[in-house]
Amino acid sequence: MKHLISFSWIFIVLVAGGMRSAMAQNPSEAERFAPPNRALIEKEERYWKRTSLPVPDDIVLEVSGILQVRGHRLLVVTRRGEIYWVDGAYDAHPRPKFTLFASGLHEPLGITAAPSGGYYVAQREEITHIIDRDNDGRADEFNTVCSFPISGNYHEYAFGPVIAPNGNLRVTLNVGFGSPTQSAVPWRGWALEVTPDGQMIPIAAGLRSPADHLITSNGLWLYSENQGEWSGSGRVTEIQPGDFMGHPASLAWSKLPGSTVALRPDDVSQTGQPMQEVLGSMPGLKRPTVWLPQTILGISTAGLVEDRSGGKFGPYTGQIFVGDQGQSKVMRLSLEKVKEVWQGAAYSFKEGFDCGVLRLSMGEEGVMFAGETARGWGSVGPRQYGLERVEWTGEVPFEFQEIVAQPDGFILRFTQPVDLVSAENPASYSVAGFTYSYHSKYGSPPVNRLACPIRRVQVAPDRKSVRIGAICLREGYVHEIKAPGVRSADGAEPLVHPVAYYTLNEIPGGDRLIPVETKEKEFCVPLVPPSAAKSTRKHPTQPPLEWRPKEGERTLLLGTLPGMKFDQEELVLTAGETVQFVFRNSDDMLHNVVICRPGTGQAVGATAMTMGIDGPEHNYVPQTDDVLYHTALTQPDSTDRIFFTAPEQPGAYDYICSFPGHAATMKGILRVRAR
Ligand SMILES: [Cu+2]
Repeated sequence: MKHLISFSWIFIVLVAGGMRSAMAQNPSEAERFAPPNRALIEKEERYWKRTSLPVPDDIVLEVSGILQVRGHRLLVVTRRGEIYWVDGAYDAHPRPKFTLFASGLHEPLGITAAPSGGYYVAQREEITHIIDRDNDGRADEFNTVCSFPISGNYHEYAFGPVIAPNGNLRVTLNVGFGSPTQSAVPWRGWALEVTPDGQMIPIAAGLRSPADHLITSNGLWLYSENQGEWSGSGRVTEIQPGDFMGHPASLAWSKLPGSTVALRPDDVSQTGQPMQEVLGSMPGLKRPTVWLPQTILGISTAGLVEDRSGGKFGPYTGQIFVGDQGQSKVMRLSLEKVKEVWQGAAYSFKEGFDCGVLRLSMGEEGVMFAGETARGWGSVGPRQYGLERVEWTGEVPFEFQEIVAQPDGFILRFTQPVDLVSAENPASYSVAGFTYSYHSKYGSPPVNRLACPIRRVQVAPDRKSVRIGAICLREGYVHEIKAPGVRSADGAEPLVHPVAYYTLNEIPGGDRLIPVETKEKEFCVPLVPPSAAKSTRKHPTQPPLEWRPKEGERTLLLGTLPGMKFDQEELVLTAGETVQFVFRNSDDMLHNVVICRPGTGQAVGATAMTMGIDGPEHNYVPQTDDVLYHTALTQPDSTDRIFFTAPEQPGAYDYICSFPGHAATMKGILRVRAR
């Protein structure tokens, strides 16, 4: 009896009906929706080859930790609590052997080798030192190094540990999800250091869902953060003592002895301004080192690994790779320090993985392993879990090598020399700045968008780099840098990935390429997103005028279930019937409902994935005749409602959530019966 409405349901619908989502769309604006790109995945395979490692049928390998061990062995941790030895993972045609090392762990999410022997694993409630005392390949000693309080909230994950230069262990702790408090017990939402004898030292607060962290070869402690409340988009941020990363729940414990964080919960005011604009009033607030624009460079930032292969993995030695769980792909970061602040650029690296990339691992041999799970959230890619290997084929793609900031623009370094004619043409490039709102809402669309006109372009004599001079750059903003017109000197190829996102925390000093423009603000072109909640033909939030309220008018209710599903896979209407359609999002992420012509739902979902930074202001609804009606992109615990007339043509119409990566599981059929 799915259509029965409980009393509380009605109550929620009535209450929520008045507070429509702030998101909106403007179908009149021209869009640049590229088709889904199998060709790109094939191109990427030419340079970095993926190999799936078969997993025995009786093992559910939801990988949550990977350790490369001498002798071409892997230790693979699963979210379900097992640790396996994997032998044969490096073979040309792998049929790896899995041997159980340990089991019964509580959602372990990381592993590292202990200098004293054995391994450290972060379980949900503790760091455990696991030892194989008799060397038979099976763990036989499990010692608690330190335990941290948990309240029982499902979202209280613990990540790591990683070993600090001083020998201490570092962990990061999620906040819980939902009310009344997301940090019900001490140190939820904190990054901690733990001495080998178990003493906890709080380092930084304000973390939300820090899915992975690492210490780089130059000593940076970086963590990956997920979009959510107080977190506009995925990002990677350096952790230093005293930092506050932005999520206020953790500040409940900043008063405790040992806290390095001075801010208190009342110090966080909700202005809705971007982080950069509230820095002055919130000492300790840390700006992300690199933003990963949501849905463009992933939707659930996860595994981090540094390329320490000295060139064996290709031209990106010293750079950071970032896995994404939801979009099943891997990004790349180049970092630099400007005025004592780390910042840098994010690039696409490789997509098309079998499943959500939660973990990445790479040793000095330059072989990357991707540990995968769809978890309950689902992910792009056909599988529920898996382990894949990625190796460089030896061929260097034409790509951005790295981008570095200049006082009035950027230097773009390329992996191959550029063709002079295309590289000297300013029209080959574009730059635009944007950022995200800092607020308690879940995520943020890109805000304060501004085009940055390019005034001058200078190609280096070796043609391996180009300096672009642009105006209207802003500190603390992400700068989208596109070079679609640039061609390689050999072969006149375009860049494999012609877009990068540079997080410009600080603008460096030094020589300018363009003279100081006293009136440059006049030339800055705002790219103002249209108001999104408004009613449109396909998002009709008000009943048409000709409708007369009548008894028994159809209300269709559609809700969500955990695990990225709608609560009904089939809805039924009669042709031509008037309907009030109410979408209640009770999940912990953004969703919409898009009603499509029969058989077109998955194609619409695939097109929505290519909408980039334009996506949120269009509710991730592509402009196509295949879309009949849609709701707004709806916040967690919110409702959107639309009014429409059922199609005259009977048939099985698709409905999907078109938020990038969701359509594969968030789908159903709207059956329209003949009158
Ligand atoms: Cu969705």
